[in-house]
Amino acid sequence: MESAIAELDRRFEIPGTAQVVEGNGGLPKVRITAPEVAGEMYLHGAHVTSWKPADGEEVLFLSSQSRWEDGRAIRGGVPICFPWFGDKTDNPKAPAHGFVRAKAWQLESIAQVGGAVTVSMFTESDEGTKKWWPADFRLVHRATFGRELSLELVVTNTGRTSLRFEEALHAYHRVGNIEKTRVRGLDTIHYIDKTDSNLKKTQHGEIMIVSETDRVYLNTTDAIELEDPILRRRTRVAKENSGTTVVWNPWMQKAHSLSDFGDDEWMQMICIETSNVSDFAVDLAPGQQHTMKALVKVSDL
Ligand code: TA6
Repeated sequence: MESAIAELDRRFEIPGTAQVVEGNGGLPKVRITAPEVAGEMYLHGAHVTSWKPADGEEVLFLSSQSRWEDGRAIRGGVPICFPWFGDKTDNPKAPAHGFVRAKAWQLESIAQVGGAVTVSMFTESDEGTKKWWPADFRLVHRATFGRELSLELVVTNTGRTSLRFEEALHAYHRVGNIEKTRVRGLDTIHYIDKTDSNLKKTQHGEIMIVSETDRVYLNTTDAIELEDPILRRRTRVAKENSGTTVVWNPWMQKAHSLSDFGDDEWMQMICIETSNVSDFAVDLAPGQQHTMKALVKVSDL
């Protein structure tokens, strides 16, 4: 009896470029080994866990303590938050950041375009999702691995009533040392400080991380630049159809409280999250579609 993973590989493999293989915890993943790029994407949460342009180093952070099991989110890479961000306001029992990051998605296609590889996965409303959220929807995550990383989150309202959702591409970027890292592109932008009673504040200049940082930057469509003098690289995150950007680093104490995160790993990562959250939640009429996109480029410093 052919295993489910072997069957997926037979259907979708691009010889020498992309395979479906068994990953951590026995979970299926798409592994990309093209001349210009290497990468990995799990069907669990349609979760990109690795992107490595040919002449560079790994761009994404992945925790050594991550769990790899149904019902748990992978810690690191790019988790997808949908259809709510953070805690569900009207149901504290609901899973944080929604339910799609902890469930198996289906592989739709793998395609090679020039030196890049595009992987599409989807998930849809079902009995399990309706336990938490009544809407009918189809969600596609289309990731293009190349010299750049392009991530598109496509939401379709497949029901008869309008729906409202929040979304985030909760990307964990690997850095050499968080205390030396600078974030640019949010000067003068208002933000909600989740470490200070959700007070509304204004960013002045570049961001330096000197303590637990958990901020929702509002009404911003600008690209972000992450400057890392230790890894000598600049990462630029541009976006489309996204009105908010979340910046997160747990720092020491919060890192210690997370069971799936190494005690010292807070020094090696920062989350820059292309999103539509809070007042920027999206309303979608029946039959309508919304696509949010992040485009990541890395250059030498
Ligand atoms: O994006 C920042 C944030 O909302 C923080 O509040 C923090 O909780 C982080 O996400 C991680 O959330 P998780 O549910 O993955 O532990």
